[in-house]
Amino acid sequence: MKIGIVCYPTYGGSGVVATELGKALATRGHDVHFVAYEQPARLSHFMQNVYFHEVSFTNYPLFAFPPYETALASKLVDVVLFQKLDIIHVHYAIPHASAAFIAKKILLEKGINIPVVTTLHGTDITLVGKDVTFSPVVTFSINQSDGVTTVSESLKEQTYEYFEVTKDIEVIPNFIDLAAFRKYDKDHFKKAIAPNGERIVMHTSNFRKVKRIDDVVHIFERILKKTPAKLLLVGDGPERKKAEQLCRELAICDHVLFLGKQQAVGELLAVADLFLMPSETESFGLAALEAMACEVPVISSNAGGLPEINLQNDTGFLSDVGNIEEMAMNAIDILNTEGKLQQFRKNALVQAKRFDIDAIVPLYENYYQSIIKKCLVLE
Ligand code: GMT
Repeated sequence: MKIGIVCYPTYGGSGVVATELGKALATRGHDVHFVAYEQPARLSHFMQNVYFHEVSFTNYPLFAFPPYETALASKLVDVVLFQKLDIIHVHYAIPHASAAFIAKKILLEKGINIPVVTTLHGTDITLVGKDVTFSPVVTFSINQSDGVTTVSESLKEQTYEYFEVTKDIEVIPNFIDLAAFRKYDKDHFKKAIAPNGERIVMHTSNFRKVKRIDDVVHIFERILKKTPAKLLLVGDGPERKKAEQLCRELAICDHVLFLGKQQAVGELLAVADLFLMPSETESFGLAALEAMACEVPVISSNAGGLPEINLQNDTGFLSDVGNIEEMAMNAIDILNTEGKLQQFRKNALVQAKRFDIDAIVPLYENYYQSIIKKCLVLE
C-alpha cells in the first residue's frame, strides 16, 4: 500500500506513535509518506520506503494566525495525486482530520475517492477537542472520516460521551518495540546517577498541566523520607519552572535531576526502579508502557486508559487523581520490598508484551484494507 501519514513531529505522544507506525509499515514493504510541518523527531535516519513532505508556506502580514490547515489540505492533495496514495491516516484530530476532509472533497472533484482514517489520541478529545472553540469541527471531521480509531477503550467511550459521533470506532492500542525498549546492563549510568545505590525514580512527559508534575515532586519528597532515592525528570514544557521552584522550596534539589528532552529514553528506563505517572487525564499512557517494557513498575493515577495498561497490584498501583499520599505509600512499599519490586518488574514485562509492535501493526494493515474496500464499494 501507499500510505500517507499526517502527524505532529513531536518527541512524544501521538507524534511518536505515528512515526513508529509508519516506520514499521515501511519495514513491512509499504510506501509511507509522512506529511507534517517539520521532520518528525523519530525520523532521524534514512529508511527505505519512507518519504517526508514538509507543509511550508510563505507567511503574509495579513495573517495574525498562519492558515496551517489550508496549507496542509493543499499539500495532501498534491501528495495523493503525485504519489498515488491508497489511503491517508491522520493522527490527532485537530486540525489534521478537518484538513484531510477538505483534501478528500477536492480530490473527489477530480474523480478520486481517497480513504481517510483518523486516529484519536487523547487531548484532541478529552481536553482541547471538547472545548467549544473546536468541538463542532472535531465532531464533523470525525463523522466524515472513512475510518476512526482510538488508542484505548476508555478514549472510545469518552469520544461517544463528549461528541455526537455516529461512526463506529475501532480500538487499536498503542504498541511498543520490545527490541528498542528493554532492560539491559547500563551499570555506568546507574553509578553516575545513584552513586550510593539509591533507588531511581523516573518521570517523562511534555511537562504540561495534565501531567501534574507537582504531584510527581510531592510523591518523590515523601519517598525520600523513607528511602534513599534519585528522581529523574525527563522532558520539557510549560510546567518545568514551577517544578524546579517546588524542588527548591522542599529542599530536595540534590536528589532531583532535570534532564530535559532526551532522545534515548530507553537507556534511562533501563536503570530505573519505578515510574511515576499521576496524570489528570491520559488516554493511553505510552510513557508508562515504555517503562514497563524496561521492567519498571508504575505508580499512576487511574485516569482514562491507564487501567488498561497499568494493572493494580500487579505491574504497579493506581490511585485517584491527586491522591499523592496513597501514591507515595505504594511507591515506598514497592521500593522497600525487594521481592515485590522483582515480582512487579517481571509482571510489567509480561504486560508490555501484550502490546508488542508485531502484534499491533497488522491490526492497522487489516483496518486500512477494510476501509479501502468500503470506499471502493461506495464509488
Ligand atoms: O501526552 C500528551 O499530552 C501528548 C498527547 C499527544 O497526542 O501527543 O498524548 C496523547 O497521545 C498519546 C499517544 O497515543 C497517549 O499515550 C497519551 O496518553 C495521550 N495524552 C493524554 O491523553 C493526556
